[in-house]
Amino acid sequence: VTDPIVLALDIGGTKIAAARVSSGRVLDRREVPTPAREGPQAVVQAALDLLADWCTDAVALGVASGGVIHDGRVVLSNPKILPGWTGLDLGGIFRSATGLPVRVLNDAQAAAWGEYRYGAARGLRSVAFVTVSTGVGAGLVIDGRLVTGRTGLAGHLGHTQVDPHGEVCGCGRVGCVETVASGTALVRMAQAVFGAALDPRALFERAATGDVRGIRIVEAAVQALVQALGNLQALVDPELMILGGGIGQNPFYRACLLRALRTLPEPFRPHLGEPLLGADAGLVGAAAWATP
Ligand code: BMX
Ligand code: ZN
Repeated sequence: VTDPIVLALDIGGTKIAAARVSSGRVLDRREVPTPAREGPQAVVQAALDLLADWCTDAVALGVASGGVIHDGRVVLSNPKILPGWTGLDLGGIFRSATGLPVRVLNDAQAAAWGEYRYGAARGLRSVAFVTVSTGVGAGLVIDGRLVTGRTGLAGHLGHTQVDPHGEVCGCGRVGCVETVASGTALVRMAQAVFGAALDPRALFERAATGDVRGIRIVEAAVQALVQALGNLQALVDPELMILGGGIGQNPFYRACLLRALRTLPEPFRPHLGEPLLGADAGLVGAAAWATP
């Protein structure tokens, strides 16, 4: 018997990825930028276009999406990342559009599951996957079980507080990790300091060449994440924390973070790892989650 082919989608604030997956192996992969500002229908359509000719030999579809996901529905989404996403019945929409059985997970939860089943956390009991990209997300596997919580909120590290006097977050809270440590926050802080639009990579390049204002912005983001990781270590004490996301995997950012982590008292210092599945962790995890 050959292993079944399962389709996967990973819908984030910056890009939508799709794949054909079999037993943790990505057979084919496609990607487009997320048309987030064109609204939820455009995002769903872009995702379906990626799957177009793949549905014939697949047995199921796993969807990883930004937002708090419960029972296939988006309970809460940051309107600054995926506007109009809250309330969507993603499971129902993709089921009727593809005719396949569908399971939906939060994107970081899916990546945690992917790395646990087929990646860097294989064989471990407890792992946290932390993504720093458009937002800051996390997924937790504790004693071999993916923790999704009562409403799907479990693991939303980006919406824990680091600054009670900070910015209002898209989630409705104040001073969330995401308001200081996400790619969106880096762009906002760079705009305020330099008066120009700098993407995170350009900001890291400035900081790497010794630009003091650039360094301060990166340090603020890194410090917020370090405190969040220390809190997570205190709560869950996982064997490994895998740092993913476009920013999380940036070498300059990573070097700054590793240095700053040493300021945490030893018991709170996570063992940091890299995603073995790279940018495919969410896809592989969503597919594994949906595999019958
Ligand atoms: C936000 C939130 C999380 C998500 C995280 C990382 C939305 C749309 N997303 O905190 O659910 O896991 O961002 O998402 O509310 P990414 O798109 O930055 O990878
Ligand atoms: Zn928040």
